[in-house]
Amino acid sequence: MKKIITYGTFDLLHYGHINLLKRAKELGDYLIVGLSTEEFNQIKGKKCYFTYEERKKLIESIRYVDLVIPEVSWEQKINDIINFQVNVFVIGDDWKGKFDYLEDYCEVVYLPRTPEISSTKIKNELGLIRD
Ligand code: C2G
Repeated sequence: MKKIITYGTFDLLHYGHINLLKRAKELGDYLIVGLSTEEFNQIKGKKCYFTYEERKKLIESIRYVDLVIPEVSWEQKINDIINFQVNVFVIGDDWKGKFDYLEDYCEVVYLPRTPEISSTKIKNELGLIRD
Protein backbone atom coordinates (compact mmCIF):
# COMPACT_ATOMS: atom_id res chain seq x y z
CA MET A 1 0.00 0.00 0.00
CA LYS A 2 1.46 3.35 -1.10
CA LYS A 3 1.07 5.85 1.74
CA ILE A 4 0.93 9.61 1.24
CA ILE A 5 1.19 12.34 3.86
CA THR A 6 0.48 16.05 3.77
CA TYR A 7 0.14 18.78 6.40
CA GLY A 8 -1.81 21.98 6.77
CA THR A 9 -4.23 24.19 8.66
CA PHE A 10 -7.14 23.71 6.24
CA ASP A 11 -9.16 26.55 7.80
CA LEU A 12 -12.42 27.56 6.06
CA LEU A 13 -12.14 24.47 3.87
CA HIS A 14 -12.35 25.42 0.18
CA TYR A 15 -11.87 23.91 -3.28
CA GLY A 16 -8.16 24.72 -3.28
CA HIS A 17 -7.74 22.39 -0.31
CA ILE A 18 -9.91 19.73 -1.94
CA ASN A 19 -7.87 19.94 -5.18
CA LEU A 20 -4.69 19.39 -3.16
CA LEU A 21 -6.08 16.42 -1.22
CA LYS A 22 -7.54 14.86 -4.38
CA ARG A 23 -4.25 15.06 -6.26
CA ALA A 24 -2.32 13.84 -3.20
CA LYS A 25 -4.54 10.76 -2.94
CA GLU A 26 -4.08 10.06 -6.68
CA LEU A 27 -0.38 9.50 -5.95
CA GLY A 28 -1.07 6.45 -3.77
CA ASP A 29 -3.62 4.40 -1.86
CA TYR A 30 -3.76 5.89 1.63
CA LEU A 31 -3.68 9.59 2.54
CA ILE A 32 -2.70 10.89 5.98
CA VAL A 33 -3.32 14.56 6.82
CA GLY A 34 -1.29 16.22 9.58
CA LEU A 35 -3.76 18.89 10.72
CA SER A 36 -2.26 21.90 12.47
CA THR A 37 -3.46 22.32 16.06
CA GLU A 38 -4.40 25.76 17.40
CA GLU A 39 -1.11 25.85 19.32
CA PHE A 40 0.91 25.07 16.19
CA ASN A 41 -1.08 27.62 14.20
CA GLN A 42 0.08 30.22 16.71
CA ILE A 43 3.67 29.15 15.99
CA LYS A 44 2.89 29.46 12.27
CA GLY A 45 1.37 32.89 12.93
CA LYS A 46 -2.05 31.78 11.66
CA LYS A 47 -5.35 32.76 13.28
CA CYS A 48 -7.96 30.07 12.67
CA TYR A 49 -11.69 30.58 12.29
CA PHE A 50 -12.54 26.91 13.05
CA THR A 51 -11.14 24.99 16.02
CA TYR A 52 -8.97 21.89 15.54
CA GLU A 53 -11.91 19.59 16.28
CA GLU A 54 -14.16 21.45 13.81
CA ARG A 55 -11.48 21.32 11.08
CA LYS A 56 -10.75 17.64 11.86
CA LYS A 57 -14.43 16.72 11.34
CA LEU A 58 -14.40 18.49 7.97
CA ILE A 59 -11.17 16.89 6.76
CA GLU A 60 -12.20 13.41 7.97
CA SER A 61 -15.38 13.69 5.90
CA ILE A 62 -13.43 14.07 2.64
CA ARG A 63 -13.43 10.85 0.57
CA TYR A 64 -9.70 11.22 -0.30
CA VAL A 65 -8.59 11.32 3.36
CA ASP A 66 -7.92 8.10 5.29
CA LEU A 67 -6.43 9.39 8.53
CA VAL A 68 -6.08 12.75 10.28
CA ILE A 69 -3.32 13.25 12.86
CA PRO A 70 -2.45 16.41 14.80
CA GLU A 71 0.40 18.55 13.55
CA VAL A 72 2.00 20.05 16.65
CA SER A 73 5.51 20.97 15.46
CA TRP A 74 7.71 21.59 12.42
CA GLU A 75 9.93 18.71 13.53
CA GLN A 76 7.42 15.84 13.58
CA LYS A 77 7.44 15.08 9.85
CA ILE A 78 10.42 12.68 9.89
CA ASN A 79 8.96 10.65 12.77
CA ASP A 80 5.55 10.58 11.09
CA ILE A 81 7.09 9.40 7.81
CA ILE A 82 8.98 6.63 9.61
CA ASN A 83 6.21 5.61 12.02
CA PHE A 84 3.47 5.52 9.37
CA GLN A 85 5.84 4.06 6.72
CA VAL A 86 4.99 6.89 4.34
CA ASN A 87 6.15 6.71 0.72
CA VAL A 88 5.38 10.24 -0.47
CA PHE A 89 5.24 13.65 1.21
CA VAL A 90 3.00 16.08 -0.69
CA ILE A 91 2.36 19.80 -0.23
CA GLY A 92 1.47 22.85 -2.29
CA ASP A 93 4.24 24.55 -4.25
CA ASP A 94 4.02 27.65 -2.06
CA TRP A 95 6.37 25.51 0.05
CA LYS A 96 8.62 24.53 -2.86
CA GLY A 97 12.08 23.59 -1.64
CA LYS A 98 11.24 23.98 2.06
CA PHE A 99 10.87 20.22 2.70
CA ASP A 100 13.54 18.81 0.37
CA TYR A 101 15.32 17.42 3.45
CA LEU A 102 12.55 14.82 3.67
CA GLU A 103 13.94 13.22 0.47
CA ASP A 104 16.19 11.14 2.72
CA TYR A 105 13.03 9.43 4.01
CA CYS A 106 10.46 9.48 1.19
CA GLU A 107 9.57 11.02 -2.16
CA VAL A 108 8.78 14.76 -1.92
CA VAL A 109 6.15 16.24 -4.26
CA TYR A 110 5.15 19.92 -4.51
CA LEU A 111 1.82 20.34 -6.27
CA PRO A 112 0.72 23.59 -7.95
CA ARG A 113 -1.57 25.62 -5.71
CA THR A 114 -5.09 26.37 -6.93
CA PRO A 115 -5.03 30.03 -7.94
CA GLU A 116 -7.44 32.73 -6.74
CA ILE A 117 -8.60 31.09 -3.50
CA SER A 118 -7.26 31.10 0.06
CA SER A 119 -8.69 31.05 3.58
CA THR A 120 -7.16 34.50 4.14
CA LYS A 121 -8.92 35.87 1.05
CA ILE A 122 -12.26 34.48 2.26
CA LYS A 123 -11.82 35.95 5.74
CA ASN A 124 -10.82 39.35 4.36
CA GLU A 125 -13.65 39.51 1.82
CA LEU A 126 -16.27 38.44 4.36
CA GLY A 127 -14.80 40.51 7.18
CA LEU A 128 -14.97 37.31 9.17
CA ILE A 129 -14.26 37.61 12.83
CA ARG A 130 -15.34 35.19 15.53
CA ASP A 131 -16.27 36.64 18.93
N1 C2G B 1 -3.48 24.96 -1.03
C1 C2G B 1 -3.61 24.89 -2.42
N2 C2G B 1 -4.26 25.88 -3.07
C2 C2G B 1 -4.80 26.92 -2.40
C3 C2G B 1 -4.69 26.99 -0.99
C4 C2G B 1 -4.02 25.99 -0.33
O1 C2G B 1 -3.12 23.94 -3.07
N3 C2G B 1 -5.45 27.90 -3.09
C5 C2G B 1 -2.74 23.88 -0.35
C6 C2G B 1 -1.50 24.39 0.37
O2 C2G B 1 -0.40 24.52 -0.55
C7 C2G B 1 -1.27 23.28 1.39
C8 C2G B 1 -2.70 22.84 1.73
O3 C2G B 1 -3.55 23.32 0.65
O4 C2G B 1 -0.58 22.19 0.78
C9 C2G B 1 -3.19 23.40 3.05
O5 C2G B 1 -3.09 24.81 2.98
P1 C2G B 1 -2.90 25.62 4.37
O6 C2G B 1 -3.95 25.22 5.31
O7 C2G B 1 -2.68 27.06 4.03
O8 C2G B 1 -1.52 24.98 4.87
P2 C2G B 1 -0.28 25.75 5.50
O9 C2G B 1 -0.72 26.73 6.50
O10 C2G B 1 0.57 26.17 4.37
O11 C2G B 1 0.41 24.55 6.36
O12 C2G B 1 3.90 21.85 7.94
C10 C2G B 1 3.24 22.35 6.81
C11 C2G B 1 2.21 23.39 7.19
O13 C2G B 1 1.36 22.92 8.20
C12 C2G B 1 1.44 23.78 5.93
